Amino acid sequence: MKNRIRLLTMLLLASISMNIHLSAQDTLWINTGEWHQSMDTMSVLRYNASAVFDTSNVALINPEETALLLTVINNDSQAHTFALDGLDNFGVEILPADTITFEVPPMAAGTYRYFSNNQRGTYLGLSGILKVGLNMPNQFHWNLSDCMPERMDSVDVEGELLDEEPYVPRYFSINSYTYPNTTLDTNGLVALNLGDSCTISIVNSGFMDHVLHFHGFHVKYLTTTIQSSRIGWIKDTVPVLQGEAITLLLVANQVGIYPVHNHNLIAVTNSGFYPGGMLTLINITP
Ligand SMILES: [Cu+2]
Repeated sequence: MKNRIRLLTMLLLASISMNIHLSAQDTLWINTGEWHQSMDTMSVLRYNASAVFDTSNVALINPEETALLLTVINNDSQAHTFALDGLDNFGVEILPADTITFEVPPMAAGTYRYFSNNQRGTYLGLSGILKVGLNMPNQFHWNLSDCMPERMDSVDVEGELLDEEPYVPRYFSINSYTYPNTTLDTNGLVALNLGDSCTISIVNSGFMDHVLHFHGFHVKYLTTTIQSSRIGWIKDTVPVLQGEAITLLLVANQVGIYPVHNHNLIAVTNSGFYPGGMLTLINITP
């Protein structure tokens, strides 16, 4: 009942604010599904753009300084929260089979992380990218994650993390793809014509920091939610802290195919086998 009142309050505030700000709306479905990697099949959760399960969390796009009415539909058997960078957790649980609409206030241009911050959501993969006001014709995104199937099973089957073993992740993914399948992902594989530019929105949804190394290009930090002293830096190596969201600018100033990979070589393996994991390509054509 309290949630209903809160929802009505949020909707009322939203309708008032719509007279002041531009407003957009979008819908997220929390879906359950399976994620297959090498010899492992993992039960996972994803934020998708429809009631049909997709292995990648969908990237939301919203204009700059525009309120967003975001409806979240929970198709999971457990309650979830909804959190977003720069905002406190709204404190509202979305019960199983329930639907709640949140008002996301106008935000500055950049890349942000949205996520469920309870244990089930965190371990089973409810974490996505929100892009705000990136007015570029070419945009790519990399949602980084690492996982240990035993921990996911523990959370899924036992209802909480009971596995006391040290954290030894077995898979390292970009948009839920591991190399070589990262090269099939049109959101992640950077494909440009010579002379074009693009933004790359990166979120670290995993349980450890990740460092990306670019071959062929130096990229410019446009925004970040954590290491703000780096904004404006132009580098070929980009550390992405756990939970951080970064916007990079890449200028395609030379032709060719170049790798981008995690500098920690453990993270470019699948189940211990190299090459795999967080490795994708930049393909610049004449
Ligand atoms: Cu390298």
